[in-house]
Amino acid sequence: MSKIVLGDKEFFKGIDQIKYEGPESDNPMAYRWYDENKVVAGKTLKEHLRFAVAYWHSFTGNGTDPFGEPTHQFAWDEKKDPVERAKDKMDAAFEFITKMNLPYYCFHDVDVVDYGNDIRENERRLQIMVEYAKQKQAESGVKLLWGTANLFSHRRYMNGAATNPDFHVLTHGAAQVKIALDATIALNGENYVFWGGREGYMSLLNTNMKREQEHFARFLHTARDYARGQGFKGTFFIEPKPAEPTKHQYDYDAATVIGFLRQYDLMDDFKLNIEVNHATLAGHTFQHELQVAADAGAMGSIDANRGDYQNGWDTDQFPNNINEITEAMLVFLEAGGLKGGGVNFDAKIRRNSTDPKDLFYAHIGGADIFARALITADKIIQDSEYRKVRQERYASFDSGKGKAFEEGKLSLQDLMDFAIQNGEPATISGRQEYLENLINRYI
Ligand code: XLS
Ligand code: NI
Ligand code: NI
Repeated sequence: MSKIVLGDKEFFKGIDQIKYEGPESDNPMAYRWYDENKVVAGKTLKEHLRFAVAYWHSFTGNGTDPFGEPTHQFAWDEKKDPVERAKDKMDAAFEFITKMNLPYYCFHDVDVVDYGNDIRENERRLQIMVEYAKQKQAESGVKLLWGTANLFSHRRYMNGAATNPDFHVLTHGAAQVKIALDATIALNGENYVFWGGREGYMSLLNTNMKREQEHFARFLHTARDYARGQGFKGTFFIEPKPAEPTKHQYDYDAATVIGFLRQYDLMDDFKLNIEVNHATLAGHTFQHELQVAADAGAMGSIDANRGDYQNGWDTDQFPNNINEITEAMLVFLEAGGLKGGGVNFDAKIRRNSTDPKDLFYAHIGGADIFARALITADKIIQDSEYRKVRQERYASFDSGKGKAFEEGKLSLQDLMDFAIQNGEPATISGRQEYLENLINRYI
C-alpha cells in the first residue's frame, strides 16, 4: 500500500485510495482482480506486472481530436508560469498514482514541463522538475519505469529526428535525448524508450531509406554510449509501430526491429516495448508481437491499450478484452516475464469521458484485466493440458529421424528416403477450437 501524496491542494477530491475488494465486489471504485500481494507463479502481481501510469495521456492529453478543442479541463493547467504549472501537474500526477496504488510512472520530457525553442532553458526547466520529482518519489515510493524524449510534436521534426535529412535537426533531437537521459538517470529511471513516430517517411520519392536507417542506428549507438558513460544500467527499449504519424515507420513491427537491432549490433542494450494497438495496426495480434520478441530474448516491456475493431488508428483505448490479454499472458508467463520493463497504460480516456472519476475507472479496468488474465493464464499452464497439446504436436522431432534432422544430421536425400519408406503421412488435427474452448473454460 503506498501512501497518498498530495501537493498544496487536492485535485481528485472525494476519491480515496483504490483497494482490492475481490471479484464479488460491486464497488466500481475498487479492484476486483488486482490484489497486489497475490502470489502467482512465484511472484506477486505487483512484481509481475509493474503497472505504470503514462503522464502524457492522463495529465497532458486534454481530449482534443483533429476536429475539436479540448474537453478535459484540468485544474492543474491554470497557472501562467510553465514551471509552476508543471509542479501543479506533478502534484496531480502523484496524487492520482498513489490513490490508484500503482508502483510506476512514465513520461516524455515535454509532458513534465513545456519546452520552448531555447535548449538551455528547456534543460533548466526539466532539471527543476527532476528535483521536484525526486521528492515526490521519495515521499510516495512511486518509481520511474521509463523516460523518453518527444521527438515528434515540434515542427522541426516534421521530416524526422534521427532520420531527418537535415543534420541540424538531428542535433536538436540529440540535445533533447541527452537532457531526457540525464533526467531519467537522475530519477533512477529503470529504462529508457525510443519511439520513433517520425522516424520513417511520407514519400519514398524524396527519401534515401538506407542512409536514414544508418543515421538512426548511429544515433542510437551515440545515445547508448552517453548513457552508459553516465552510469545508466537500465535497458533501452524500441517501441515498434508500423505507421502514424509517418506513412511508413522504420520500426514497423517486432520482427523488423529485431532485424534492425541485429544488423546494427544493438541487441545487447536494446529490447522491445510492445504496444497492443501498434501490433494490431501492423496486422498482427498482440500475442504474436510478444512471442516474436520473447523468442529473441527481447520482450522488454508492454504499452497496454487496445484498438478499435472498426477503424485503423492508434485509438489508445484502455485494455478490456479478456481473451486477448489472457492469450498474451500465456506468452508472458512462458517467457518468464518482462526483461526490465512493466505494463504501462499508454491509453487515454475518451474525449467525452469528462469526470475525474473516469480516469480512475479506466485504470482500475486496465489493471484488473491484466491481473485476471495473468491469474487465468497461470491456471491454464498449471492445471490444463495446454502445454502438453502443443508439445505433442512436435513429438515426431523428439526422437529418431526427426531428432536427427533438428541436429543437422540429415541430407536432403535422407529426407526423401524417409518420405518414400514411410508413405503418406496421417492427417493430424491442430485442435484449434479445442484450445480456444479450453482458454474460455479457465476465464
Ligand atoms: C505513440 C506511442 C508513444 C510512445 C512513447 O503511438 O505509443 O506514446 O509510447 O513515445
Ligand atoms: Ni506507446
Ligand atoms: Ni501508441
